[in-house]
This record gives sequence, C-alpha cells and structure tokens, in this order.
Amino acid sequence: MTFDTPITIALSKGRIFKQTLPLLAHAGIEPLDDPETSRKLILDTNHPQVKLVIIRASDVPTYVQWGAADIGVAGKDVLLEHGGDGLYEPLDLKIACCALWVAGQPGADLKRRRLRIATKYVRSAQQHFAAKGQQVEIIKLYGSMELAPIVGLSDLIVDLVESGNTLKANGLVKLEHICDISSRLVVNKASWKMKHGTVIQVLEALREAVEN
Ligand code: PRT
Ligand code: MG
Repeated sequence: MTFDTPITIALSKGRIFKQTLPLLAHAGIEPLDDPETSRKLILDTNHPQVKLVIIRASDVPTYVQWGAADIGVAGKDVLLEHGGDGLYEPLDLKIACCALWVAGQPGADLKRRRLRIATKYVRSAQQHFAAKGQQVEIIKLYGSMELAPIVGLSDLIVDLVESGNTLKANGLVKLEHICDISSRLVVNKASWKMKHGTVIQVLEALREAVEN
C-alpha cells in the first residue's frame, strides 16, 4: 500500500498503542520505534508519508480537532468528556474495552439527596445523574478515585472498570452501569475533506482489521 498525502496519526502510550499496533499492521503501517522505550514524541513509520505522534490519552481529541494530527485513536470516555467538536468518529476499533460505572461502598445509599460524586469524568457523571433527575455534587479528581469514598471525600465515584480488581482491592463495588467503553478512530473534519483518499484508505484497512 502507498499513501498519496502525508498523514499524522495521534496515539497514546500503553494499552491504546499496544492494541492499535496490530490494526495498523493490517493497514501496512509499522512504527520504526517503540514509544515505551524511545523518548521520541514523533515516530516514523515504514511509510515516509505516515507519522505517529505519541501524546496523553486525553489530549488525542484536542490534537485531532485542531488538525495537529489528521487521525487519532481515543477512548469513548475521553471523547465524551471532550465533546467531539471538530471530529468525525467513523469507526469503533473495539479495543481497550471497559465500562463506566457508578461505584461505592457496599450498601451505599444511591437515593440520598445531594450525593457527592468524585470523578475524572465530570461530564459523563453529570449527564448520567441529570438523566435520572437526581441532583448531585461532582468533585473533580485526576486519578485514584477509589480513595475518595474511603476517606469520606465523596459518597460515590464514577470510574472505568475493566476486571473490577481495583474496586475490589479498595472494598468498593459496582453500583450502576453508565455505558460500555471502547476506543474509536477519530478524524479531523478538514483532513476528511482535503486528504479524503488517504483517510479512507487508512479507515477501510482498519475497518477490515477490526472485522477479521
Ligand atoms: O494514564 P494517563 O493519565 O496518561 O491517561 P489515561 O489513564 O487516560 O490513559 P490509559 O492509557 O491508562 O487509558 C487509555 C484508555 O484505555 C482510556 O481512555 C479507556 O478508554 C481505556 N481503558 C480500558 C482503561 C481501562 N480499560 C482501565 N481499566 N482506562 C483506564 N483503566 C483504569 C481505570 O481507570 C481503573 O483505575 O484501570 C483501573 C481499573 O481496572 P480494573 O481492571 O482493576 O477494573
Ligand atoms: Mg491511566
């Protein structure tokens, strides 16, 4: 496969990079460096036209929105918080799967008035409780949400759960399912038009990889 126009793909290190790699390989794209060991933030690939930029997971939608990357891979959790301005979301890559849950101590009273919710996912949490007509106070945290109910910072948390081991290790349980999460391919709206041929080439190769 050859690519007509230069294209930049934004990825985050860790599970997204690892799980996107085989999909990119199906599209014939192979990075020349490993972001886990290299300090490079821009990785060349076997195609001189294709570059990978390695950034924080939550920054991927911003890079793609502003056209600093044409394409990116981002978790649905991150996209829900970002809001999706300036992006198309044409493909569910079905990787890095987990779910967003309301969690807390066993027997926590979900009906109490003005529940305090600690979370990194402010927007999703707000939407979830608003849809139930429930007034809550959201406390924004950047990590280690599981600690909040233990030390009395909040009644509940909203967090991603995969195996459930992190909740269990902290004496917490899943209480309400909010939504399933997987990673999505996102495309800058201008790139979709201006680099249509190349974007579609990458999109279709990834679609085939996901479906097989
Ligand atoms: O770590 P950093 O602050 O750089 O950013 P990030 O945490 O957003 O990035 P990363 O690479 O950890 O996650 C990237 C994406 O992977 C997320 O946006 C999700 O869409 C997806 N994903 C899938 C997960 C998980 N599974 C997951 N288990 N992201 C985070 N977790 C965390 C979760 O928050 C919790 O603390 O793992 C813990 C729970 O795991 P279990 O298995 O104990 O339930
Ligand atoms: Mg993380």
